[in-house]
Amino acid sequence: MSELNAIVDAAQTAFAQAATPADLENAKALFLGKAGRITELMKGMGALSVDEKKSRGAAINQAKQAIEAALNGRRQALADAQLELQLKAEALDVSLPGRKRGLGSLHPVSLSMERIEQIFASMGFDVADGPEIENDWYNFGALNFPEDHPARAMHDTFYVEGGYLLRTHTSSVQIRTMEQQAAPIRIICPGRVYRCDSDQTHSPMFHQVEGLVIAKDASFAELKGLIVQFLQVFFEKELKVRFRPSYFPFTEPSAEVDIMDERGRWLEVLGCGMVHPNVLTSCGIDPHEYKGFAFGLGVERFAMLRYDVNDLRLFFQNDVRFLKQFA
Ligand code: 2NM
Repeated sequence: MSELNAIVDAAQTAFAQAATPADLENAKALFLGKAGRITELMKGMGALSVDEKKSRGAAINQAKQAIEAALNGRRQALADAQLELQLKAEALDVSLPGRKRGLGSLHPVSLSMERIEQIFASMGFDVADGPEIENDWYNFGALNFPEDHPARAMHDTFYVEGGYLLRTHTSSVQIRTMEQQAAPIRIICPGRVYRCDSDQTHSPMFHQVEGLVIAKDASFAELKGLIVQFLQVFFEKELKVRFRPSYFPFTEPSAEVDIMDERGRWLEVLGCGMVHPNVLTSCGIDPHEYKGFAFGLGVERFAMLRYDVNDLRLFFQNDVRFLKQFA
């Protein structure tokens, strides 16, 4: 009996020490396998009497069952541990934050355009828009451009099929508005314009905002005050502003407007003037009854000054590293 107890003890110890299912199967073979301790004891019963066989057999069977119970217990414990490991390894933390999808941001030219629109809106201007593909009349003829004006030449204007062209300024929208709406008029026209010109400081497509006021008492004094006010609000400081006589076919008198930068240099930022009587007449407005003033600016130039961008081409390359800075 004590021999059987010792075998059961040994089996329990061996099973407890088995760290893996393979170890456990090896340990099992030592006790229950073909050459195992229990199997050997069974074989050794041949010489015993019938009575001895009965009691000895029962005792061996009991030991065998104890070993099998220990084996099954250990198998279950190893399987449980294995499952526990696997669950831990495969665990998903559903409380972790998801992968972020970056928010986009507005282009600096869009930001500047919106800022310009908002300032003029606060000064009582409505926004007007019109086609980017125009005919010669709306882009040039009605604006008092002579038939042979150099701006009409192939190298400045993109001509398209059917005698149409890509508008070279948004003044065409102002002509359409003057035709369609009764005076007084107070509008700005933001939008894309096209010129056949491309280098460090020129892009074949850029953005303009042009403004137009038609009123009985519109004056150059009012134009000056409006422009100075706009520039100081846009740049958020008390700028030095200079109006320099200039020439445009569609305004008389005409001026270009400069602002002084930090280093005391004059920078040209826009053009303006009193709408030429020929332009008013072309649009069915009596120049003796109504006066008009107008101005035009390039949005990219304003964006470069506002955001301290030194290369126009950055606006058109769409490099996210550049664009991200305006988020
Ligand atoms: C400028 C400069 C000066 C202008 C004139 C007109 C219109 F349609 F009323 F004749 N629109 N815009 C104008 C005047 C534009 O841009 C540099």
